[in-house]
Amino acid sequence: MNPPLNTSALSPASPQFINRDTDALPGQGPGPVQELSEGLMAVDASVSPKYFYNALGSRLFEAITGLSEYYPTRTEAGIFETCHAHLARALAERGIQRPCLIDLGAGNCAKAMALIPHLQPRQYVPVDISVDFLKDAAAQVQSCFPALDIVGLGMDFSAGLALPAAVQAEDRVFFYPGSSLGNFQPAQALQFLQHIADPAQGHARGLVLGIDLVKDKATLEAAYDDALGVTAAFNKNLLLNVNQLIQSDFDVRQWRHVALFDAAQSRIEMHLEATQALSVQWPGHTRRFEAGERIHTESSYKYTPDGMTALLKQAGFSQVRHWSDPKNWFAVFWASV
Ligand code: AVJ
Repeated sequence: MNPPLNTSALSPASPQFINRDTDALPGQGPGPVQELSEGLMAVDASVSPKYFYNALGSRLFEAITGLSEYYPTRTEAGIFETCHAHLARALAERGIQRPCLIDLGAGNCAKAMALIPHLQPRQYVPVDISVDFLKDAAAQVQSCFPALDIVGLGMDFSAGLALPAAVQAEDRVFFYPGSSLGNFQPAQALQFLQHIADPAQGHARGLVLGIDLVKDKATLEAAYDDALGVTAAFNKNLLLNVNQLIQSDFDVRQWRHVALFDAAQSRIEMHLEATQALSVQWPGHTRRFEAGERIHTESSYKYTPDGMTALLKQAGFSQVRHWSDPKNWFAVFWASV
């Protein structure tokens, strides 16, 4: 059994913070202006869901997690409460002591805060595209765990997992909760999981993954179109973030929030629909939208436990197990390389 975390002795003052957003990394892909322009000018217009998460978007998402209709966050938390000890034992069985816990899409770090006392990481690495929001959250974690070595990473990890040297190479355990993997198309999800397992990239020993499971259409659509309209605000705020990033002139009052479940594709789709014919302009571009025309803003794929187990094995994880809630609405996976 690990000695208790010495929270007083070596108390690093504050988290180290590395902002990778500014670094033009090889193979990182086009910058936001080019990426957004290409998506908006496409026949079927689309914007990546990563553009939800400016400071306001991160707060709106936090509000979504408290809604009665949005069950994933609380259901996952309930599963962790029952499986924390099993998870710690599973890591010990693989000889992983005091891991380097790499938290993808950490947001407010609340989920990791619940996990840290059980896994007792030597190093905690919260990663998020919403840099300022992450800085505040990482400082919060530091105040709760003064002796914990924390390296915050501001980066878009969907484009690759090249981690800086400050991140410990041994005993890396990736933490990807909340069903954020669901934003990837299944083929991209497989590739991303392969990156995590790949010794030359993520160099993971294991992965703790939260996945939302397939269920009835009514429950799913309500979770993405709540009565209060918080998800609608979260979706429309993306247009304000786009205005900020590319100097476009979207008027959010001219757009309607749409959320629908496509059972054949096993995914929730979110769109913004033009309520009238309109034009949007930004430097070098004008895009006309007909009334009823949509911009796709997010897919959220839903899996079965068997389907995700197969995907993890295909990605290179040798051992996979999971825990679900009594209603089989959500599952937490432990996958080790
Ligand atoms: C953060 C991607 C897991 O898809 O459920 C919440 C984002 N979108 N409500 C999800 C989201 C609409 C959420 N993820």
